[in-house]
Amino acid sequence: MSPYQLTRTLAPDAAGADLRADVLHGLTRSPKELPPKWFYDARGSELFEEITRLPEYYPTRAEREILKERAPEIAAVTGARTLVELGSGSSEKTRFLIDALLPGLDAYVPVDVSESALTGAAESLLAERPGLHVHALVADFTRGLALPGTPGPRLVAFLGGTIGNLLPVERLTFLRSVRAMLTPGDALLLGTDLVKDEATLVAAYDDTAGVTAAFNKNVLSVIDRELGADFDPDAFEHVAVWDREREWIEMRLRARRALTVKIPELDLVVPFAAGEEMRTEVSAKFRQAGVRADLAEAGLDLERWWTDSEGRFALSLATA
Ligand code: AVJ
Repeated sequence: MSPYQLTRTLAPDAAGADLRADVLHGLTRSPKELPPKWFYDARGSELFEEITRLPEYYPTRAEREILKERAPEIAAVTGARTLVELGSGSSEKTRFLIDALLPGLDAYVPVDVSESALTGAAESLLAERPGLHVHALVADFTRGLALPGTPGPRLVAFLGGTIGNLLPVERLTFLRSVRAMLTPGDALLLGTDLVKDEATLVAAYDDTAGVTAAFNKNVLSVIDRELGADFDPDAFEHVAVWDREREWIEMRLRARRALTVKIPELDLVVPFAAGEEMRTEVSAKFRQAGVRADLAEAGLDLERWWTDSEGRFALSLATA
């Protein structure tokens, strides 16, 4: 069997149809909103990589620290022969896990909507690890997944704190769909950013270099390019606020003045009032009790909980 296979479960134009539906829905409701998944075109993915290197953005470094330290224990506890990674992106931090699992690991199954990210990550991984099978899936993991028939036990990893981008109802649906992928002996490894002081959280989403602001406004450029819209990113201001009741960060774009935006592909003209705010991302922060409860609601048991030395971020291991 070839060491690299790629399966597309997304129609080549699915992204286009989804984007149109999300933009139409999000910009015709009040308050306006756009889902965060549209940040990640090539430029947006680059900006996110840049965010992970900012002094204010601690989650990536904190999670890397945990993975580096705990990979051998994760390998010993799970004995996984297949590692599935949802939203794998560049697979950079996953290497610790892959290398710890390697003696018994048969297949790595990275799942992402970006085919270029998948192919790039697979190439560098395979070059260094003969015998490993990489079966990449181009798929939207929020819509249920058909996994390849690689050997168990399986470890499904969802890292980076990306689960925080899902609203509570979506989060439960997502965890239930992960639960449905698991058979006895399989496990979920989940990365969650933790609740901490407001200043640290807000700084992580509103850095002084303005990279997060550029990342946030990039969604407007995506809509301009894909749907022929005439958003002027400079007409909007980046906003990051901590919602202390719901314990999440919200990123918004605030119109600096009254304006209208034309979106020809949707036959739509969208008015913005001066100062109007449009939500572009929710990034929920967690506590152990909440993670345990969310997992339990989806039929999963929290077995292990590891944090970085400063208690900023957690990795949970859960079983069905
Ligand atoms: C990639 C979803 C984990 O929510 O922290 C970074 C995205 N947004 N800065 C996060 C993000 C603003 C990030 N995740």
